[in-house]
Amino acid sequence: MTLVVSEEVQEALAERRPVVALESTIIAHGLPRPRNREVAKELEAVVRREGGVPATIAVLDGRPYVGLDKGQLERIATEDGIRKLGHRDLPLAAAAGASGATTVSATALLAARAGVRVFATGGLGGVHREWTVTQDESADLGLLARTRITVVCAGVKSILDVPATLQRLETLGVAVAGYGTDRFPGFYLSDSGHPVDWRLDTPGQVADVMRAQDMLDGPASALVVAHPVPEGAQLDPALHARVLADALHACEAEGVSGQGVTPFLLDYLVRHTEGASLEANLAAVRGNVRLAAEIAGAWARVA
Ligand code: PSU
Ligand code: MN
Repeated sequence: MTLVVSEEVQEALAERRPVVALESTIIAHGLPRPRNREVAKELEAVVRREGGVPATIAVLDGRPYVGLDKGQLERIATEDGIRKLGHRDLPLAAAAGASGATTVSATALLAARAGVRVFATGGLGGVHREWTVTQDESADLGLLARTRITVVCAGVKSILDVPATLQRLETLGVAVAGYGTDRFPGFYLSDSGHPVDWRLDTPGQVADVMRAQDMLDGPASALVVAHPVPEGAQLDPALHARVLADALHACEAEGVSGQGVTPFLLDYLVRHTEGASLEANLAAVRGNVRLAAEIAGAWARVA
């Protein structure tokens, strides 16, 4: 399957200007319509404002695109039948001529293939709370263990089993650092309640780690830069705890499974917090995209 890298992204890469990969699952399946469409455009604008080039990634009619034009971004945000594609789905979508939004795993794979090193998202997938029964662990983790990319995220989604996910990242050999904090962020919350072993405070320090990864030439794993949502923009922790417990019950009661679980829980939280979870999610994503653009800038200077 051949990648279609937009001309703008190709030029930026050739001239060593900063490029930031953006995922599309959050647009197609993670945010309510019609807000998702505005957010897709806004996130690209944030990268540009920081002097970078955005590369939103998705599959359209079986072709993987790195960098979408306006019409393509519009399709991801509004078209019915846009699938959710993890990395294992990419060849299947290609052969079927299907269109789909890419998760962290598929986005990271395609970005790395295109030579884009920095990627921003909301929260990573991870180990679900019912793992002992369902064995539901996002393919994000395994792919990040095998892909040299820097992912800026607000930790892992708080709907997950956070300590189990941190343990899996350790076992898989994925580097994790808090950005400006010693605490692992909690997606909608600034602090998940768990510590991180390493802390980075500037984009230049992140770029130094990326360079050291390449020099060491160990397994081609990722660097997770865990960047908390500002405390003033987080979801009220008590509300979060209450609504999340209800959401997990509802998910089980309705028999939601597989790829449907994450979108179901995110949507439940939006509806039962009067949109407050959506605002916290967006504040986290915006902050991550801005930081990713700064890191891509620092990387462009040293790489
Ligand atoms: N972050 C968000 N919203 C999302 C996601 C991340 O703020 O919708 C998506 C990402 O694409 C991530 C996916 O890869 O959820 C994980 O889904 P699953 O648990 O099915 O692997
Ligand atoms: Mn899953």
